Amino acid sequence: MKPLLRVLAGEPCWPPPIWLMRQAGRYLPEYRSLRAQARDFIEFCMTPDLAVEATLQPLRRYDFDAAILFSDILILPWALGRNVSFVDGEGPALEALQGADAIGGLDMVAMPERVAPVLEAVRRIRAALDTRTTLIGFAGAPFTVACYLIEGGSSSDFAATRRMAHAEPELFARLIDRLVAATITYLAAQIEAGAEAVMLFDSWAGILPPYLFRQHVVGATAQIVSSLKARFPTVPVVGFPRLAGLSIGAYAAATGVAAVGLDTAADPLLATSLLPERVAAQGNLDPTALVAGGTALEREARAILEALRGRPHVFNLGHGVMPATPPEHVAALVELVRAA
Ligand code: 1CP
Repeated sequence: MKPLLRVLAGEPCWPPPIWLMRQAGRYLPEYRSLRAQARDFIEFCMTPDLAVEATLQPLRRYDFDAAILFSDILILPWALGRNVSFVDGEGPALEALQGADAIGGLDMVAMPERVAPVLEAVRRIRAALDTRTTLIGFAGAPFTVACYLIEGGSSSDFAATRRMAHAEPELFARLIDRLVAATITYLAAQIEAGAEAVMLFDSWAGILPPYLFRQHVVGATAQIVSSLKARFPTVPVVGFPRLAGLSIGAYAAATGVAAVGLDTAADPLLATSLLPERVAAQGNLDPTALVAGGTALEREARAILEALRGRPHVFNLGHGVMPATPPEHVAALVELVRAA
């Protein structure tokens, strides 16, 4: 079995497999020149030639255990008919969702056809990979996608989303339900096209109080995992409930994910003491240690390796690679982990 899939099946592996969130992207000069070939970021993601190439670029430089489909969590809302654009240097801009009508306006019927180019990219990436490298598909988790839909873009606190979850609980729950259904369809299609594992990015999971976290993060994730497991029993789901703190234990136990992504703030030993033994931990080097490089990078990477040795662990960052990261620091990190 491929090393990453072995660990996601609950088996410890030494040294641990490694890949990095946002391993493709602006820190690579070849990505920047590829990106210049598309008019905008949506077109970039929806052109299979470009998405395949962006996915494979980091694998030509580094000995990673996984390729992650090059796309974005906001492609699903785009495919559901929302207006989504990416303003260079400013992040995403969406037509903000308002009220019950807008929820009805999520176009579930058109979605499968609109994501066809993504699935074509998945098929081609899978065909291009060697026998050791695992292809990871992904989607945003419903709560995090709802954050961007309601806010109309990024936010420092997603206050409108949190207000709606408290003040209009039925409407909010209906929105989450629709996103659960869309996410299941989307991830199932990625698996059928060749994804061997899928990841749910719940970047803003930790901004909810516990009872709403249980409903909109744990509940939504559990529905996605059980539906995918029923259809694809051997395909692992990785969850990344960022900023969830002490709630990761309940998250791991109640959702049935194969692995939990630890964010940068999680103490690896404390965090994994909350996880069931066979649930893998993924993470969690500080992305800024990778920018810094040198002894800081070595010290932090070794501390994580030691803390998680003997349990199922996938080495990764606590959040995505930053654009300021020197590519040679990534090479040094991969060497350090391989030589552990
Ligand atoms: O080229 C560019 O300038 C666009 C920058 C960019 C890139 C490279 C965006 C816009 N998205 C991506 C790719 C991307 N996004 C991947 C590719 C696969 C890989 O990991 O190599 C993935 C998995 C994502 C996931 C994603 N997008 C998340 C979840 C992870 C996280 O970072 O928390 C989120 C929140 C987004 C939204 C998004 N898309 C892009 C930006 C700048 C953002 C963040 C907006 C914000 O700060 O709120």
